[in-house]
Amino acid sequence: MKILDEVSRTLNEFLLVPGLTTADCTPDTVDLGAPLVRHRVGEPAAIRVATPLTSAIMGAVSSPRLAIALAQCGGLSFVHQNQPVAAQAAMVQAVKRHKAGFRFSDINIKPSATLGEVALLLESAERDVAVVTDDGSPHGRFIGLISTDDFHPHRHDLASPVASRMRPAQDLVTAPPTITLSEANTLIWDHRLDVLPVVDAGGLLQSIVLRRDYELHKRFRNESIDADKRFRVGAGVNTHDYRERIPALVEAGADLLCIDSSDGYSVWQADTLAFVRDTYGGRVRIGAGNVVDARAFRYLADAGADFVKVGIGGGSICTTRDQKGIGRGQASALIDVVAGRDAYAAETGVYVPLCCDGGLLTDAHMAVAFALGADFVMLGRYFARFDESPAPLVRVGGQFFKEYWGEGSNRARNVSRYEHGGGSRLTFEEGVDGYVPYAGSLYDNVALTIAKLKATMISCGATGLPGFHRDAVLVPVSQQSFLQNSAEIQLRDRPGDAGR
Ligand code: RVP
Repeated sequence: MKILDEVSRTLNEFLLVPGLTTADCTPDTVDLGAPLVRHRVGEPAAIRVATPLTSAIMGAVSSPRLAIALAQCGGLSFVHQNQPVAAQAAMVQAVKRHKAGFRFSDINIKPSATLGEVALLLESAERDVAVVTDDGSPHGRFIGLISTDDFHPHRHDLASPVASRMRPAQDLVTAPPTITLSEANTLIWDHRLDVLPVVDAGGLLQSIVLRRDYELHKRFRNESIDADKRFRVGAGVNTHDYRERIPALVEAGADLLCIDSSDGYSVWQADTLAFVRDTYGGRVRIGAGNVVDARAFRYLADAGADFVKVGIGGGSICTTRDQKGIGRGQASALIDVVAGRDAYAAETGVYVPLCCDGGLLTDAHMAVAFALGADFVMLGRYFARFDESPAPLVRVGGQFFKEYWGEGSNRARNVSRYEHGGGSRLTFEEGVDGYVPYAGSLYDNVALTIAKLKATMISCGATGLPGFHRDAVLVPVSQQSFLQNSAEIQLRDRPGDAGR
């Protein structure tokens, strides 16, 4: 038995001490770009992201729709592996079918719906136009378009069907899936279109190109795209069926794989990494984890992991620490593993990026994780709250929530994430099934997070993550500060006392 001479610390226990902000530290000059895969020190990594945020390998989080939105914002999603191989490969393909500028059609309606219903839909989504498909789905048969210019509540009967006022498909300009983005934009300008539906030979809607996106192109100038301008997407795999799952995901076009396990310090992870190395050489990239100390990092780095994921038991829906007594405070885990990564880089000349996974509840936690040395972060709860997550939106007591459940909960029963070796069965839950407050659009929230992270780095005098890792100064927060902080929050919450 050995007891570590430290207290297990969380990200919440640190504050950043500002550094000198110089004239070259501005939101435009701060670069949040990060490597996702191993590379020689001083050389660029083969896969990088402009926004160092990834979405968790969870059924409640990473769907094709969320993956596309996050790739547009410069991050990367990992499609979950708690589903049959073919279903996961289909999700990967659904992302890879989309090229930058070609949007998933998210505001759709059936022709039989009423004008009142479409008015409500457009109003709540703050949009001007809806796509009409036979079944109201994003990939149904394309029937037409209806916009706020096509009807008026005072002139038209809101009980009449959408079909009575829509502009039908035969009168509209559409494009085949083979069209390039610049050809699509030419059509948009030549025909003065607001929306160009992309429709396949069978009449099914594939995607839409919006004039608005052309104008917003600056906002998406950091998209995560491959050499063919298709959105990048990652996929989770496990140490059980990897011989079938990995080839199917590679075939489907997955850009990056990650072994999805609550405890990654195992020979089964080394076996899975060896399979990828032996089968694909360096052509397929795969991360491993999760780990909480430098020993486990070294083991996976030596076994060929392209990145290593850090964190056990810190997830907002995770009960592993209560159930099994394993884990480590996320800050303590990061500090130890970061030291291991840097020692590995100094010794071998190879940099293996680290992903901080779980328990990042606020943007400030992300800032602390980056300051401590994380290259990128993985978020579950954060993304589950947005429109784009696949979880249902529910209304409880006048407020909106999204459902969010752990992969170790009975609802997900992700046996391969929690089972070691073979034989045993998931006999106890390691996660909970609950709700998170609905927070609106991913685009708006990620933009805000990026702005805050940049503001933190500016305060600390850093213009990039490597410099932030090197120069950040952090201080642990005392118990007394926590008490004072919660007392202040209570005061703020009592209207009469505010500002005193
Ligand atoms: P959070 O962002 O705090 O919601 O945490 C998400 C992370 O929690 C995931 O990336 C994963 O590592 C972990 N997780 C997922 N399911 C469970 C569970 O059921 N225990 N934990």
